[in-house]
Amino acid sequence: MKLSRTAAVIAVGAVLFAGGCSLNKSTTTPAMTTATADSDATNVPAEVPEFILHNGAKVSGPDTVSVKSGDTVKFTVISDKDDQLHIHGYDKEIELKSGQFQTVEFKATITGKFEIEIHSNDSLVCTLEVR
Ligand SMILES: [Cu+2]
Repeated sequence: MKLSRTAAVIAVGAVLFAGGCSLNKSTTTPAMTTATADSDATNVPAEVPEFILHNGAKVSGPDTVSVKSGDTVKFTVISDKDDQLHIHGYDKEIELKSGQFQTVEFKATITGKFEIEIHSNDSLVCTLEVR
C-alpha cells in the first residue's frame, strides 16, 4: 500500500517537470529519481499540512512548513480553480485541478527557506523551511 502510493506520487512528479517554470525553465534535473528506492516512511511527518486555496489565495493552512534536511516534505492542497503551485528552490510545479486534492511529497535535500506560491498571481502560500 505504501509502495503504490509512493509510485503514484512519483508519477505525478514526472508530469510536473514537463510543465516548465517561468522562473527557471532550464533546470530539468530529474531530482525525483532517487526518491523511489529510499523513501523512508518513518521520515514522513505524522501531521500532514493541508492548504485550501480560494480564488487564487490561501484561506487555510500554515504559513511555514518546517522540516529537517533528509525529511520528507508532504502536504495536500486543494484549489477552487485550476492553477499552478510553484515550490521555489526545488523548482516543482504542481498542477491544481479545481476541486481536487493534490498530495505533494518529496524529499527535502536542499536547505534554506523557499517560497511556495500560486503562479497565476504570485501570491505566497507558505514558506518551506529546510534546516
Ligand atoms: Cu514561482
